Amino acid sequence: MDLKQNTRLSKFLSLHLRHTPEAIGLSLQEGGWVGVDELLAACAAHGVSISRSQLTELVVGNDKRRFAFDAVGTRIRAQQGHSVEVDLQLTPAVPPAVLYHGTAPAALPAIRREGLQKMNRHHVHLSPDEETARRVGARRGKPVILVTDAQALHTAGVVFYESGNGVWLVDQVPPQYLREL
Ligand code: HQG
Repeated sequence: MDLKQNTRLSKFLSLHLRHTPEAIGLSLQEGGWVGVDELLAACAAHGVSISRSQLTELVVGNDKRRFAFDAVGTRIRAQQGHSVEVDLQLTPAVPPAVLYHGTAPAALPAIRREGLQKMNRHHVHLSPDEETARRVGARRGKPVILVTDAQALHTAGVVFYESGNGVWLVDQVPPQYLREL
């Protein structure tokens, strides 16, 4: 698969595993899972044919490990980033002392006022390192990096989850726990 095709298929899967499964006749099971055979059939029925080996390439080869198979490889899900109602059955975890968030300068006034909010997703996404946050923020132009005092937030009783691909998820980050780099 070339890069262009990989990106196209990855976007198609993201769209339907996170946002609009019903648009291709799927419904997510508990945990956000979908049967692999069912997914491939639904994709094919909607004009996007993906072979089983291409799917494996998309899951295993993805730099951000956006998708995951279950332990036996018969089901697949997006690791995070959903807008549809789904319980990913994540386990609360103790975060590292600080976590990073990359955003656009235009969002800063609102973030300074009300902190980081989950917007259209289920959680605020935080990165374990500055470089990843910079890449996330760069999707919207020149990024601004915010450092979250995760330890203090955790001590204050806020629940953190670590998704299967190293992204930290939290309900919100009030402004007093944020510092601009
Ligand atoms: C901003 C991609 C105004 C927030 C990435 C961000 C990541 C506020 C945007 C993953 C705000 C939401 C998540 C507030 C937060 N006022 N703006 N109070 N609070 N924002 O895409 O973190 O390719 O939902 O800073 O790589 O950018 O999808 O979140 O700019 O890992 O796998 O509102 O999505 O991964 O944007 O990105 P998003 P995000 P995938």
